[in-house]
Amino acid sequence: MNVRLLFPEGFLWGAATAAHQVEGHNFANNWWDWESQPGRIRDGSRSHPGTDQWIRYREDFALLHELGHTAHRLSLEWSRVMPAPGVLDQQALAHYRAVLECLRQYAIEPVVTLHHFTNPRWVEQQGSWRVDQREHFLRFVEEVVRSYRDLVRYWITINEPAVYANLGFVEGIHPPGDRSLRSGLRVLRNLLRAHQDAYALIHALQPEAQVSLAHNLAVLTPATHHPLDRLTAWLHDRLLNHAVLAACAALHPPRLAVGMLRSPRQRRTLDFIGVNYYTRSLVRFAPHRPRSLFAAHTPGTEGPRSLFGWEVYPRGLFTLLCALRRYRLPVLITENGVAEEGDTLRPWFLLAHLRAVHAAIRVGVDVRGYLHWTAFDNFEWAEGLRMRFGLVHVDFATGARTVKPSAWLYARICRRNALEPRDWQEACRQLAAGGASSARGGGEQHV
Ligand code: GCO
Repeated sequence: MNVRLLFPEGFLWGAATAAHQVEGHNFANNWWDWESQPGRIRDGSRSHPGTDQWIRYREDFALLHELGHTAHRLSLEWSRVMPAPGVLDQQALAHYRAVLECLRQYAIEPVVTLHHFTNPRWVEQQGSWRVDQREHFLRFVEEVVRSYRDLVRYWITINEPAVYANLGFVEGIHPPGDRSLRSGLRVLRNLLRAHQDAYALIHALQPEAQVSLAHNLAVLTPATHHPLDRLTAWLHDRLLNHAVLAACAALHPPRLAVGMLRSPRQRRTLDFIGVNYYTRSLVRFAPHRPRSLFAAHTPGTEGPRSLFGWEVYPRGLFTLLCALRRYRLPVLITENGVAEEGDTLRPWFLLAHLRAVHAAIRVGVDVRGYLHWTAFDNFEWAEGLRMRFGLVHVDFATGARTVKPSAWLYARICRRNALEPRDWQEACRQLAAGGASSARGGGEQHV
């Protein structure tokens, strides 16, 4: 890359987090209970104290400001605000007010998620999202929107509804650990109804609000040229990448998105599209796996692998963003990141994905911002603390923060609102220093 790539004026630069992953001290939700069961978390770690941001948010936000961030995605923990049905915790509400004010003081735009994987314990005990939780969830939404509408403009109702339904109710590796496709579909339908009602409620309370979901997109490539693999990959792309968006954007839902996902009212319930993007999967027809919708997904093999085993595939972001043009909505990248032990892959990861975002903007995709996953190393759900996604290293024993080289590189990009050729050189140097295994195919990715 030997030219300067300038981003549109006002482009939002920052990082994304979720309450349970960074706060610590969250003892009243379904995840705390799940973590306490042996064998649920791969490395046996716990979310508390973890990153301990419930206590350290001021120093953390000061650091993000120093690192040039102009936006920050965070979630509000439902179980703190509503510890029991109909009960509001005023101290928790006051705490989150202080958190949001602190971001504003640093001129950092908050992007607030209302449901990011966790439920209050009492919601879980009532059957979780297998049952219609709208009454309770909307009560929570109403309270927080009334409380913070002077501070927050961007709201994300639900993080990755399809991923939540799949991991918790079909694959069973997140709470409540069900393994049933029927249960997963019911949960997805309930979440989408909750999103639709929350969208209407937020707009009634705050007409100028910008409301969306954070939707996970993955590149799904057929594993072979066999027609059945190709058909399965195509169907999975329709279902996993586009059914939810089509239903919420009130476009004609793909026929296979079935009536179940279609909004009964067919109203548009997205003001922009929140995109979480990580990787590419190879898709194979698997006749004996009805629960996985007759497919096996395995990581792509062309690019370098993250610690998670996911293929790093930056050009996929360009392809996926271009496919969103059909919705005619602005896009905000609400997550994109990589887990690794050190920080050799991340600088290149950042550059390559930002170049893909820039290329998409150039061909007319209206991307408004980029929120990297994530700011500080944190609790990566069933993988525990081992999976480090942060721009800033956290020593979980002492709480000490150490800025990684990728964070300084990103800071320069955020401040100048542009990528420069020397950023690229620096990222490639780090990648080479990381050794051949992580660099496999690395230099060859082109948008
Ligand atoms: C998810 C969440 C995040 C993850 C991130 C890395 O997709 O699971 O939105 O909470 O931590 O995606 O896996």
